[in-house]
Amino acid sequence: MAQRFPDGFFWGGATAANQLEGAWNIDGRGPSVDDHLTGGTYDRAREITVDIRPDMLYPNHDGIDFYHRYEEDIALFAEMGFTMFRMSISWSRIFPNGDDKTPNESGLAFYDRVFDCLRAHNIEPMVTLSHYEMPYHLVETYNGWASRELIGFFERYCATVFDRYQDKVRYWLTFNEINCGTVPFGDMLETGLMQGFEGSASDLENSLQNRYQALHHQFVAAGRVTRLAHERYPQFKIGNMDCFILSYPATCDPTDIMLNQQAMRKMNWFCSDIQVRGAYPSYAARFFEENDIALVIKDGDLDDITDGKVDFYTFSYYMSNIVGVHKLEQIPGNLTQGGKNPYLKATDWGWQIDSEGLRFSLNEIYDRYQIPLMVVENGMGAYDTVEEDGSIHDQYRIDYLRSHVRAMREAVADGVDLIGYTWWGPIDLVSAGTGEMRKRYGFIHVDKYDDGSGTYERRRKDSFFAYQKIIASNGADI
Ligand code: BGP
Repeated sequence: MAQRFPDGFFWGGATAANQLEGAWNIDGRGPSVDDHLTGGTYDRAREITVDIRPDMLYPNHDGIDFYHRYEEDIALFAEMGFTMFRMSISWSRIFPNGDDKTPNESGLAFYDRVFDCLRAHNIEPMVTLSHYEMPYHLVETYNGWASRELIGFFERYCATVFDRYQDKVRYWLTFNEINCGTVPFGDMLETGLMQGFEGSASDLENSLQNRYQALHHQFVAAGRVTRLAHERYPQFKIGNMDCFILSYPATCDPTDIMLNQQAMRKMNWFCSDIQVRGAYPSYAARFFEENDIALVIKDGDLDDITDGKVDFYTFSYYMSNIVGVHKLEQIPGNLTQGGKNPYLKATDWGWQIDSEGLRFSLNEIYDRYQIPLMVVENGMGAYDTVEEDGSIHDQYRIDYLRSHVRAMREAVADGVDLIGYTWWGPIDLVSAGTGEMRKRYGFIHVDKYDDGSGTYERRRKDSFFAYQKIIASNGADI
């Protein structure tokens, strides 16, 4: 069996505007939801998102200053051999309030420069239209995605950037990790926040009813812009983006098997069933009924969803979990409500490392959908040490990278149509879940610390060269 990836396989890295750009109020950009956060976490007992690091000074405001250093960073990506760079557009750079009638030219011009620089290095951009942020004004005035009016604002924003960048960008993703709207997480900026109606100016309750209604509006919006893209720009490929957290039944007790099937549907299948197949899945009606969810669905909504089927399926993959009815040992920091798997090790943040699970997930996803797949986030958040001579020996990250690339290679040999891999945070950036800089993912170190100090100098870690070798051999030499 061929131990390599298909020709033209995309190798690269993934980022999000609010976690790296900085320049939060420069050149006409309006504030976004994330500019109002320090480190946030979901308090399960109280069911609210709280600041855990009130001492932190809005880390997104400066990010890693990609806004002014993108040329240097993109040159480093090119040196690693990237053929794809996933990034997001900050909506409030284009429409500072979200409901403005005309776009902000300086914001549009910034992304022109970034895309031109990527193209000059033969790196294909892939753009997430909404990555965990929206203009803050939309939350204050409309309660974010809980309001139907957001659909129109999002359409205007997407139509603007599609038109502007039609010759520069071909790969687009609608909403980052849209399925995080279905589950309250442990250490993540909770979903209400991502949808824009909780932990912010909004006073709307973060109930299941409101969350699923907000999601419905996002599905309709994603469907409409996908249809628009297909009608006007045949060169575009539009994808969904899900946070895939594989779960295993904790025991072979049939009750655990059933429970896990439901957990898998809720966490991993619900949103992509809608965005890939173009309709609410058969199991949705019972779930809605049992949870007192009554969606307001207007004429045309379901057609928008059907017409907006995606061209390819993308997901983030960091860890797996176990679920079951018997008492489970917990791991501190574990992102979901699952338990400790005795066969796996976890990162310092309690994320259980499971490369075999990636091969399994790829096979499951491809069996279900039969469209091209891309792993658009995978990575390891860790504490790094800079040695006296400036080197950074991150063997743990190299091990994580290699094992996951091997797993993908096995999945390709299994017959999965996998077309790309973008490592999360190829350069250190601000953590989405905790707002920290000390949780580092990069192959490139950034001299920036949680107390705000640092020179922003970039340095190659050992993993930089490991990834470079993998890419140079198209995954043959791991
Ligand atoms: C994903 C998000 C990213 C990213 C990553 C790592 O869920 O799409 O934005 O940050 O997780 O998470 P964290 O930054 O919390 O370690």
